[in-house]
Formats: sequence, structure tokens, C-alpha cells
Amino acid sequence: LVASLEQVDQTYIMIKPDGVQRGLVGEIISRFERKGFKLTGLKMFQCPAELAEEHYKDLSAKPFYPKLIDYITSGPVVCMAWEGVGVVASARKLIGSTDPLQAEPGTIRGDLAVQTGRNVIHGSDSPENGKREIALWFKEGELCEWTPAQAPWLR
Ligand code: RTP
Repeated sequence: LVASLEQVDQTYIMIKPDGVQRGLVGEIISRFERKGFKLTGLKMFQCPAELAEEHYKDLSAKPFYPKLIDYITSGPVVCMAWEGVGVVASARKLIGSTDPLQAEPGTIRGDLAVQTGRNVIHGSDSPENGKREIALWFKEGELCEWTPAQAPWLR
């Protein structure tokens, strides 16, 4: 039981094109670093439509799906893999509600966004999807396993 509580998870975090265009990359990365999670993957990427469609395939029946694909492919995104105990749920808390007007102040969307269709950031919704999405967005060799020298508690 203790071992499962201590399980280290991975989450896929993506700064969407509006976050890049608005110059929020540093601000957003800082929030995850200061929280104490470990960055294991980071790249700028112009996402092709096929990848956006695969990433959001569970939403393909939604009326907003075509606009969502246009949005995600409208400019470069910043792809990130973050690792830590409880990182998936904690990242969702740091990010805030999908609708930025409902997101609490202090969260990324609560502080930095207004529209659901321009909500700055994505975060995986389960450890399983964290693994799936990291495998989808990163190639082998793009991820970096490392132990922070000054902070061994960041496993
Ligand atoms: P994400 O996957 O990006 O972290 O977002 P989420 O779980 O908070 O929200 P989800 O329901 O999975 O929707 C994915 C993204 O689609 C856009 N969206 N637009 N009514 C709309 O126009 C609408 N609803 C959702 C948002 O960009 C949302 O983050």
C-alpha cells in the first residue's frame, strides 16, 4: 500500500499556441518547477493536424472539435513531460478548470486566461493518459532521465 502511494507518475503538459504567442512560456514552466516536479522532456513543436486529431480523438464527436484542431495547430506549442508523486492530479490543480472564468485565482487558467477555446495549457487527466500522451508527443531519445543533485527528494 505504501509503495503504491509513493508511485512516481508522469504527465504530459502542453502550452497551447495562445500561451506561446502571449509570452507565457517562462511563467508557466516556473509554476511547475517551483511546485517541485521534475522536468524530463521539453520542446517547441509545430503540431501537424494528424497528431492533434489523435491526441483529441475522444472529443472527435464534439461540436467544437474542428475548432479545437485548428487552435492546437495554429502555431507552435511547448511540449513537456513532468514527473513526480501525484503529478497528474497536482498538475490539474495548478492548471485549474477547463473554463478559465470558472478557474480559481492562483491557477494558471484562473490567472492567465478568459476563454475555454483559448485556455493556454493542456494537462493529462490520468496517469495512463500521461504515459500515452508522452509516448504520442515525444520520440525515443527526447526524454531525459535524471536525478536532481541538490534535491534528491525530486525522484
Ligand atoms: P485539456 O485536455 O486541454 O487539459 O482540457 P480539459 O481536460 O480541461 O478539457 P476537455 O474537455 O478535455 O477539452 C479539451 C480542450 O478542448 C477545448 N474545449 N473547447 N466548448 C468549447 O468550445 C470547448 N470545450 C473544450 C479546450 O481547449 C479544452 O482544454
